[in-house]
Amino acid sequence: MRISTLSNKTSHNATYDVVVVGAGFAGLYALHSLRQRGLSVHGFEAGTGVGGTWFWNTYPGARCDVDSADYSYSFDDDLQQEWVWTERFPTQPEILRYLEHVADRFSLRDDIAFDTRVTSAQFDETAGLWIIATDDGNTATARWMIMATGALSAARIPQMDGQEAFGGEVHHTAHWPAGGVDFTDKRVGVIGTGSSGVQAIPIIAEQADHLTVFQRTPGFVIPARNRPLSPGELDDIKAQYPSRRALQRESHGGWILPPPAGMALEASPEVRDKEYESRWAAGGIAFQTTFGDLMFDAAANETAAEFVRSKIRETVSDPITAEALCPKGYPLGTKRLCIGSDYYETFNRDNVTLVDVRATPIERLDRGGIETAAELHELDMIVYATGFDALTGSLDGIDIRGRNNLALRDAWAAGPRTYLGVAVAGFPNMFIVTGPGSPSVLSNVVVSIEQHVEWVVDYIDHMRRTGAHVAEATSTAQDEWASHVTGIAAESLYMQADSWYLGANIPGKPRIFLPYLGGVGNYRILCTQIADDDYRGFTTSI
Ligand code: NA7
Repeated sequence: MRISTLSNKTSHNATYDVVVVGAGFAGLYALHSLRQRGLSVHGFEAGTGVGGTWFWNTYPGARCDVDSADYSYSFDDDLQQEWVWTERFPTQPEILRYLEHVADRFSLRDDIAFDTRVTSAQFDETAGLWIIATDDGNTATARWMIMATGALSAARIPQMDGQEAFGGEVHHTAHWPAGGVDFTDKRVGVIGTGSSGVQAIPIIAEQADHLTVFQRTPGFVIPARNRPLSPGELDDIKAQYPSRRALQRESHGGWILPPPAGMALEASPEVRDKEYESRWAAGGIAFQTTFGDLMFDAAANETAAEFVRSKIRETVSDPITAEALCPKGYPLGTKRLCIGSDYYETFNRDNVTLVDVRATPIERLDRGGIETAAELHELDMIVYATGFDALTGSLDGIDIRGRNNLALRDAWAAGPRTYLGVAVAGFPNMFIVTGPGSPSVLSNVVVSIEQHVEWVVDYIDHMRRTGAHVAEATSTAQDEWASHVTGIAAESLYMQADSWYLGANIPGKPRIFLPYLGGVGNYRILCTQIADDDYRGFTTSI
């Protein structure tokens, strides 16, 4: 079955087989794959260019914490062989250049409306079509709708008294001005010490007259040990891509980490320290898997946490600042591990001050700066590194209405429920890429994106071949999946932290563990089995 195609490259008041919302890693691959299958497809992107996360997050120091050779598409061998990554961890500009290259190479821009935000999507039950409205007043119609809207794309500025009174510059790391920001001679305040803050703080400190860091919860910051990739090293990786990509797909997190060195609680203190030292020296996220019991046993986790605290105390000269930087009260890794360069060293600079806002809370902003319970910090600029309404925020931002005019926001009022993180009961023919209930943010997201897109595109193709017009997850399948996702999380230490994985950073957001902890390898096998079992858990109609 093929519905009529009125595709017009310049106007999008038209009917397509598929509409794809978002033009980041997920949207670009979805667009390409669907076109390859002969479907008419149109993309909408709020930004003025491709890139998604890597289009918006242009703050100083923005960088991926997954190795560049792994944080890249695997679907086209020529692409992965030709592209040259220059550093172990790619910078935001390098990733953006890569995605622009992909868009050019596969002529993807032709089918994307940029600078166009989808405002609503309504499922027409009679016609079995989605009617998608955009902020330029146009409407598109599509049989299928793919939400490639990103897990970390709804940036968030917390409400604080007197915010509007502040007289200086204000920026959020995820909405950084295109021309950059000049910190010279400025007194800058950064609020937030998650991954974005940890990356930006050392660079802002080098340029600003003075930097004041407002920290609520100290993170565990592991050194990145970033370095240039030599051409020889990259060539070796490229030669091994077939096996390397296969390992990534079968792995737990979608990345290749050294195996755990046994169990922390079975090792002697000397062996533990040796292993932690070795992972600390190697840098990166592999620190979290030094031992196999770190994420399941609180006492094991505490040995790793204490090792990091000892490094902080060793690095930061002022003992009071060092103690304030030491993360306590939640297990290592249960809030996303931060990977940094010279982060703790930055607090030894004369022009950097740490303010612990748990000890002295921010009371209000005024024209001249930020007032805590203890004092007024005079500032010329405030940088919010305060994160995102993760996994659900970008979907909540669109008025999505399924059967019986039910709004997705209302269906999810008590927390998101999905089948496989991909489909939602009552919202037929809508597929989410890396949605809540999928491995998404707990994985190398490019690996997850490729798996989701390939699975969804296969399903759409299957529907066309079998003459089905409408497919929908059943409530039973969705309920079973939601209990499975929650059940696995309950066995882990992740429930012990107030993290954005649990929605805890958004006042009023239901406390539900959002990503799937079962691992990308297991998840892939399950998705394949479900497809082989005639898409078990979905109902279809002609
Ligand atoms: P995160 O990791 O959500 O970090 C946000 C930071 O902002 C975190 O330290 C928060 O403290 C802090 N925050 C948020 N609201 C406030 C208020 N009201 N007062 C003080 N501090 C506040 O976002 P990032 O952008 O750094 O990273 C997001 C992900 O992107 C990252 O994990 C990687 O996967 C890539 P809190 O911890 O909530 O106490």
